[in-house]
Amino acid sequence: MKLFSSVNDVKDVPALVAEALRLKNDPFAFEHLGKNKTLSLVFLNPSLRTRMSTQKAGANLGMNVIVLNIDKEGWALELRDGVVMNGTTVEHIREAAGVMGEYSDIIGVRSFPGLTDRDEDYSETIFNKFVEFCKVPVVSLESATRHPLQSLADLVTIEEMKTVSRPKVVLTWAPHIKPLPQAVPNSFAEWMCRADVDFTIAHPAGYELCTDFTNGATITNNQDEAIKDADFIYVKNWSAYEPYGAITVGNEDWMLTNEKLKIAPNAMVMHCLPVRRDLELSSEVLDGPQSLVIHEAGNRVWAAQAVLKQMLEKL
Ligand code: AN0
Ligand code: CP
Repeated sequence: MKLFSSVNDVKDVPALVAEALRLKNDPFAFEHLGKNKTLSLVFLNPSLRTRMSTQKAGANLGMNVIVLNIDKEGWALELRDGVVMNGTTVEHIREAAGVMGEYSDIIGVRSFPGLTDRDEDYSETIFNKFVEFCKVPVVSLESATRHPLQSLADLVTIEEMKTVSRPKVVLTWAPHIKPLPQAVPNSFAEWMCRADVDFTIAHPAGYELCTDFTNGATITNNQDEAIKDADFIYVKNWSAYEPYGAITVGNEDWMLTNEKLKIAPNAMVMHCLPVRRDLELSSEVLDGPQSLVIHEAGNRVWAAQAVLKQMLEKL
């Protein structure tokens, strides 16, 4: 694997999930694979899980790992082409990514969307520039439109915890006070549409996701109907795709509570985190027996390690 930016970069999804679960059982089995290899993790935005789990995954494979919080610690980056750099930016992404490639065997990049220009975000301008100019294999640490390491960890968690062969998985929109990217729900949807699950998306009218990611899903505006008898309920807020980045008030009753979970008594509740308690998801659910959120975050290590292993094997 030379690029991990979406489910479409993966030839055999079940094999990658199985690889992650094998690594979970035996984390250091391939600690020689990454000897003398450098993994650079470049963050243009904040992170807790992605940063720590991917750093640990690289270390488990014997890699040297460099973390650069370029938004805070690097030179101010110019991302546009064809501009005279007489403003506040100090270094162009062409040189910055090119130089990082000189120091790295694999690079991970986190580049959130601006949520103002949909065409620019959905063409993945920043992420693709890194891929073009660094010239080494690249892993997405969440780009403008996708978060594939999260989705792989989510699928690993579902495979690990399911009690029926084809579980019912429901992605449900949740309230928030800020406009958040569509990357996590887009990505979760495209991975679930490739997996052997019965997949439903529930959201209030106006929060339709881009159909490129939801082909094969059942989509409804009725949350109760969607979550009835679910095996997994995946909670996430996102802003509108159309009008792009918009949020509306008045959907506070979409927050998942124990009362709502009565219609899905066997459901396990997932969230990628970070989560705003009692706004997005009730604390009674987060602290209750049906919550999988910490376990799910733990699986981020094995997802990242499976991807890095496949990349190292192709270097
Ligand atoms: C980000 C998002 O929704 O894409 C990162 C989630 C992993 N969340 C926030 O900005 C709160
Ligand atoms: N779920 C996730 O990617 O978390 P971070 O933003 O903390 O990395």
